[in-house]
Amino acid sequence: MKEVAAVALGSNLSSAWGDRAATLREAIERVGALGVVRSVSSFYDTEPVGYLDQPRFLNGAMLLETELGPLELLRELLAVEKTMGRDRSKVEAKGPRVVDLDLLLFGDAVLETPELTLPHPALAERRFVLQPLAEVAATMRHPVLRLTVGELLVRLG
Ligand code: PH2
Ligand code: MG
Ligand code: MG
Repeated sequence: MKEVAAVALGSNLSSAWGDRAATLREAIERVGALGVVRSVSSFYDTEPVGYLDQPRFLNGAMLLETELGPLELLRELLAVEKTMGRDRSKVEAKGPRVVDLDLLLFGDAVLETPELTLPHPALAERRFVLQPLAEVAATMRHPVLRLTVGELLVRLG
């Protein structure tokens, strides 16, 4: 069955493909191979949140229509991160990364497993996620909070 997934895009390092924007464009192309790209937001240059001692991020969001299930999609997103040079074994758990692809929403799915939590647990608190997401999915509803992405963004103030 086809579902629409919302994916957050982040990069704060350049890569073999070029600067952060070129890196995100390459990631979008690779994620596109997992289904049909419905929309891509503009990119936002953002201050690092959480671990502050790292370069600024470029963040975006995209909507993908896919036949994959949520866990399959998650694993494919992690595989794209890895083939684009992200090395999770390094001390970069919260530090700089070539590319970060977070599965935010998967239709109306609500899921809590050790591997994947849906909706993404930090979705409602992160402006760097909600702002680009609101460009492509303002009316998509958070299935637990019952608020749209646009409403979540307004709520952040
Ligand atoms: N990602 C993080 C931690 N902090 N800050 C910004 N601005 N953008 C991010 O994508 C980001 C972050 C962990 O994934
Ligand atoms: Mg991630
Ligand atoms: Mg992340």
